[in-house]
Amino acid sequence: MRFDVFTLFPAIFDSPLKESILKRAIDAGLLEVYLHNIRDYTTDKHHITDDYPYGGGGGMVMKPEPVFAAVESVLQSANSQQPSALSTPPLTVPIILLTPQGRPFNQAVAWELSKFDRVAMLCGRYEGFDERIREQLVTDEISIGDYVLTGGELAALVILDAVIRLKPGVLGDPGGPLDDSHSTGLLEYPHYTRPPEFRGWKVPEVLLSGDHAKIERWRREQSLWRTVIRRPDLLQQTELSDSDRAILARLEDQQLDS
Ligand code: JFB
Repeated sequence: MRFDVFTLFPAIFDSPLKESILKRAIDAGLLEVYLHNIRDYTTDKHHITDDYPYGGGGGMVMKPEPVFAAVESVLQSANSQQPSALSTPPLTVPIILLTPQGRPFNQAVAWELSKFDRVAMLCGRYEGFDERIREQLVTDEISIGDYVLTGGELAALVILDAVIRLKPGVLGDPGGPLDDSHSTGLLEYPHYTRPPEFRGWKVPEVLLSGDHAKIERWRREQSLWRTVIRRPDLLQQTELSDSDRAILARLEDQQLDS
């Protein structure tokens, strides 16, 4: 999978891409990241990328010219129209603007993006973008959450990281990402490893029992309980079996007892 990232600060991406799973994915040829410095596409003497907002008020705005020049020079024909009166061609390269006003990023959006072979991400700075960038250049706007960052770069890294780990071969274990909390709709059950007792704190007996059916039941119960207590909002959107409902009914009884 190829990512084209447009940014005024390409060096922000250097160390995250040089460590651990992202590094391994690049070395294995499963991930390509091309960084494009928007400032390289300015044509004025001072290489200016921002300007004052029309209408006044505080803050600066990303100028449209260098952003359009950068994206168009890199994507050239990647999204060009095929001549057809009957249908629009499939979008081969989404051009994603990172912005606090975008649609919320989540695991479903990560799966959606992982189906593309190539994605472009546009990272801004200052207080935002000339509106014509949104209207005429980008195909999608995404926010990683309801807080304000200083620019789009960390958001782009979050998305890149979440998407690439869904691609076959990037994680060692092929079933891996399907079991993740936000793919099952439930939080994960507690994990333990050796030693069986650490500073007097014991691993739950059931996990040492070797009874795999019983372990499965315990894990499902823990996942359900943990989700009810920490993230009841997630449960509303999750398919529950009859046995799941029975487990939850028991939890409600226990809460009434205490
Ligand atoms: C992304 C950005 C700014 C507007 C912008 C470019 N979840 C998120 N929070 N903040 C951003 C984001 C995402 N995705 C984000 C791009 C830019 C923030 N800023 C700073 C400050 C105030 N208002 C510039």
